[in-house]
Parts: sequence; structure tokens; C-alpha cells
Amino acid sequence: MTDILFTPVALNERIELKNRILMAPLTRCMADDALVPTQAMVDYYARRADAGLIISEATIIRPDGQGYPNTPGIFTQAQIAGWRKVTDAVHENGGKIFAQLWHTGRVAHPHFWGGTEVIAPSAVGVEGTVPRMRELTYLVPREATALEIAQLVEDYAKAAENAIEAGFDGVEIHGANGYMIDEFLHYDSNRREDEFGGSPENMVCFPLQVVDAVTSRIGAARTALRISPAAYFNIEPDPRDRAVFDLLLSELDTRELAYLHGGIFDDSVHYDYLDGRVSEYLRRHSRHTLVGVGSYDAETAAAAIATNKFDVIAIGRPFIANHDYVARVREGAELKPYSDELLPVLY
Ligand code: FNR
Ligand code: 8K6
Repeated sequence: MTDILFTPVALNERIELKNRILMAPLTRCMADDALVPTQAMVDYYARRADAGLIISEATIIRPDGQGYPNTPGIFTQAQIAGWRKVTDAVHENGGKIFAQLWHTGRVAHPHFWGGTEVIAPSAVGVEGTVPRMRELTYLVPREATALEIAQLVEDYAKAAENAIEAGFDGVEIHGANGYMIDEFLHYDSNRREDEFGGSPENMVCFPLQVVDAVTSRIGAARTALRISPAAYFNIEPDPRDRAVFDLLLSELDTRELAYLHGGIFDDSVHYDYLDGRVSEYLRRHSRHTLVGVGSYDAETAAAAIATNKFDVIAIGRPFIANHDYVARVREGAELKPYSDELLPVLY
């Protein structure tokens, strides 16, 4: 029984979703070399407009936020115009779309913008090389100065304004998966001794500044946040992170947000230091509309929503394999299975 997925839900007075199936943010590395969305991307998103809400692939807020080839940006007029074609096409097909705002932090690589260094909360690098570009080894980042952190906050806010100019219905701040914002929230990647590190109070400072700056520019009704309390990607977990996320969530509860979204691949995993699954932890500690995600299918998602584990579901890989995911679920039709081999082509 998946009927509950097809009930509408209001995120707030401004945004109502026609159903509870969201398309998860999915990096596809298909923008052109100026990081402008292409016609193939317009068609790809337009075909998925029957989702309750599309969350765009992660979109970089400025050149030094780039960590993978051909990921789209939202910092030039050409990029804004390219996204406008996407949002118009989604709206013409009756859909809604948020932009996911991204800075990859220490996972950025200066190869992409012709620089020499990477900034991050602390001078702690990740091992390895950029995916699909094995000759590019990750650098040890330089600790960002307080002035650079203030500029980052401004650049997230400006990117949010650009997203609205491009016709997006709102933005999801990418605070998950080991990128810049997430790096401030974990002891592994944040070793600072100033007002941005060393204690939960200090470690939540930058992420909250970004939320507040974005909210003040485009309104809380159009601002959402994705976070990864489980530190499952690009960051080593540390049991002390729990107190940081407890504080972050209680601070977020004093603010309005369109929704809160967990960043995780498999939400059936139990994390000891979270006392359960990521969705269980977020539900216990947040009053916000919660987006569940991570290896769900329509049946397991519907059961979780029916038992109030979360409010709406984001679907990732199955949406890559099935542009008509929503229709197939509604009709009880069979789904095409996802495989990584589908990634090189947008359809
Ligand atoms: C992702 N995911 C992801 N997450 C995110 O916050 N921003 C992004 O740009 C991407 N990009 C991305 C690309 C690809 C190819 C995959 C497979 C995943 C994670 C994604 O949003 C989601 O959390 C996971 O895919 C788990 O959901 P499913 O696929 O099990 O429904
Ligand atoms: C050019 C390569 C494209 C890859 C881009 C991927 C960027 C987003 C990745 C999202 C998170 C993936 C997490 C996978 C880790 C599983 C750990 C259990």
C-alpha cells in the first residue's frame, strides 16, 4: 500500500507539495564546461516533474567549491540563465524544484578553477583522488581565516538569491556528506581553536550563519537544510560529534525551515552514537518537516510515513533508472533496476 505517498503536504504557507515523493539531489557531472546546465539537463528534470519536489543535483556556489568535473554552478549570469530553462520546464510540467547549494570544502580541487590551494575549516586532508580523475590527488587544505568564513557565508546567501532569480522554488543548503558545512560539524575535520571550533557552540556557528544569511535573503519558507550526523562519507565519525548535532538541531528548532533532510545512503544502519538510524535521531531531535532517504522503496517509505518516522521520502537511484518513477509507483508497474552503468547518460 503506497497511497499515503500520494497525499499532498504543505511545507509551510507558501509551498505545498502535490505528493510525498521527492527526487533526491543527484550529481550527474553533465553541465557544460562553463558549468551551465545543458538542454539534456532541462529535459532530464522536466521528465521528472511529477515528483512532489525535485531537489537539484548539488550546485556550486563559487568556483573554488568545485570537487568533480562538470558539476553545475549558480554564480554566473550564464549559469542562472541555464537554470532558468530547467525551472521553467519543470514548472510547465506542473512540478516544483529546489536548488541544492554546494561548496565541497576540502574535497574541492584547484584543477577545476585554476587555483593553487583549497580552504576548509582545518588543515586536515582526505586520502585519495578525485573520482573519474584519478590523476588528481586531494590536497591538504589551508585553514580558512575568519574573513574567508564571512565571505563564504555571503557567497551562500548570494547563491540563494541567484537561485531565486533562476526560478527555483527554494534552496536546500548542502550541509551533508563531508563537504564544507559538514566539515565544521565534525571533530575529525574541524580542529579549530577560534570561535568556529573546539566546542559544540563554536562548531555550529558557521552552519547557522549560513542558514541565517540564506533565510534573511530569500525567506525561511524557501530554505531547507541537509545534514549528515552519521559522518558516513569523507569524514571519520567521532562520538563527540553527537553533542554538536544535538545543539545544531535544538538551535534549528528555534528557526523556521522548509524541511530538514538527512544525508545518508542506507537509513537501515544503526549508529550507536545516534542511538539509532539517522531518521530516528533526526525525528527525536527536530520539530521540522523531515525528509527520509536512503535505500527506501515505495513500500518501505510508505510504511515509514504511515508510522510517522518521517513526513516525505527522497528517492535517489531509482529516479535515475526511472524518469517516470512516480507514475510507475502509482500504477504498481515494475521499476527498472538501478545500476552505475546508467550514470554516463541523462535520460
Ligand atoms: C548522490 N547523492 C547526493 N547527495 C547530495 O546531497 N547531493 C548530491 O549531489 C548527490 N549526488 C549523488 C549522486 C549519485 C550518483 C548518487 C547515487 C547519490 C546521495 C543521494 O541524494 C541519496 O542520499 C542516496 O542516493 C540514497 O538514496 P537512494 O538512492 O537509496 O534512494
Ligand atoms: C565524477 C564522479 C561523480 C561522483 C559524484 C558523486 C558526488 C556525490 C556523492 C554523494 C555521496 C556518495 C556517497 C557514497 C558513499 C557510500 C558510503 C557508505
